[in-house]
Amino acid sequence: LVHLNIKQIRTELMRFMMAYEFALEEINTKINILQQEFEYVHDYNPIEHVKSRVKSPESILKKVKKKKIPLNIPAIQEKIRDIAGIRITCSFVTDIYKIANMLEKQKDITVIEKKDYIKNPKPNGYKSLHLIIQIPIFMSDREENIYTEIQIRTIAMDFWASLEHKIYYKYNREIPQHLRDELKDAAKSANELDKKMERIHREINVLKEAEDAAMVNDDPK
Ligand code: 0O2
Repeated sequence: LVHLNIKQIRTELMRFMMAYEFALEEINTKINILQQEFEYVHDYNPIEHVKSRVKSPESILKKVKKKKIPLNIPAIQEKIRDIAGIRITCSFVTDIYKIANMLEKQKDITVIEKKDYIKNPKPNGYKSLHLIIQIPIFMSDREENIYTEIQIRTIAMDFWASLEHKIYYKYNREIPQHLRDELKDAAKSANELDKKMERIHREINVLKEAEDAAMVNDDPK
């Protein structure tokens, strides 16, 4: 009997983790389609790269403990909404909202929560657009709505967040004020770089459009 229970538990745990992998596969496919179609129609790719991960069992348990969540699968599925996580790195800030909008409009995606840390950055300078969504996945004997966290940011925001995470985010002690100030200052520089690159991009587009229009006007036919 004990053996059977352990087997059942293992099966349930495997299915629990698999559901998140499937949700990520679904979303990755959606992003791939958007990316290819957008590039074909607009001759421009707004996505630099996409990274996805399923939270490790250790990390899940750490969060269960920290948030005092009951140790059972339904409670964990409901309370921890970033077990499946996907990070989309875009070229420019405007692309972030375009991509978010294209995903939000899809019929099988339900947006549960949207945190705009670009319009309202965290006190430390962190910027990113977070969407908590639900996506249905269809298995042999059930359909499940799976929570996924989608983080969308620019290359500069990603550069800052990745290094800040590495340096301090998981540091458990108080971070000295002068280092916090420096990190915030670095976030400001990343933001300025984003603005500058987007302005250059816009100006080049205007030049390109003018050139294209001139070519059409010069066409002898
Ligand atoms: P990991 O290792 O990336 O998964 P939550 O704890 O998620 O229920 P919270 O903190 O309100 O609630 O969620 P929020 O603000 O949406 O942040 C979730 C994720 O965003 C974090 O996941 C980080 O990935 C990222 N993030 C948020 N704030 C910061 C920050 O100040 N710096 C950096 N570098 N990343 C940040 P995890 O689970 O904390 O970590």
